[in-house]
Amino acid sequence: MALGSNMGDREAHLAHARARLARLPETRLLAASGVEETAPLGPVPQGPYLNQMVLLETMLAPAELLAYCLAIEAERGRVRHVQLERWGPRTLDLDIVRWGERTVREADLVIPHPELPSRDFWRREMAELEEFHG
Ligand code: A4P
Ligand code: MG
Repeated sequence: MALGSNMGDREAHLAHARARLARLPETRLLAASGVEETAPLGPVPQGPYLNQMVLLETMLAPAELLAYCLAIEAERGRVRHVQLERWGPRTLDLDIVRWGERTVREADLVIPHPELPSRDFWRREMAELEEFHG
């Protein structure tokens, strides 16, 4: 799972996400990549992000994990605006990037995440995790 933040206390938002993910039911946080600062991608002018990838082991279903993600984002004051603000600044963004070899194609959940091929920092962070957990 990818963690991202570019508003407010970015380190604190990521730390909150890690702590909450580690305590989800039927879930373990196995590893976390380093936190890195990245230039904002996309059409909206906004500040730099802190990004980090974490490796989870879970018995939750993908839709259940997504629901927890939305709840954790809301705890950090994340407010979802209209479509215009897609890719806009956010206190905390949690994206399910990959789920083993599994694919999901629901209206509200696509795994692997469609941006995975175009985000070098995600692939770099994932490689960091795979060094320890093939
Ligand atoms: N959704 C579908 N698939 C997934 C998935 N695999 N993981 C749906 C999580 N959510 C998924 O998300 C909208 C809906 O996407 C969710 O409710 C869920 O049902 P959102 O977070 O409200 O929308 P968004 O983030 O504005 O759009 P999107 O397409 O998720 O954008 P991204 O990919 O999250 O991009 N620049 C840098 N440097 N670093 C970043 O992390 N992130 C973004 C946001 C833009 N620029 C960035 C970064
Ligand atoms: Mg997102």
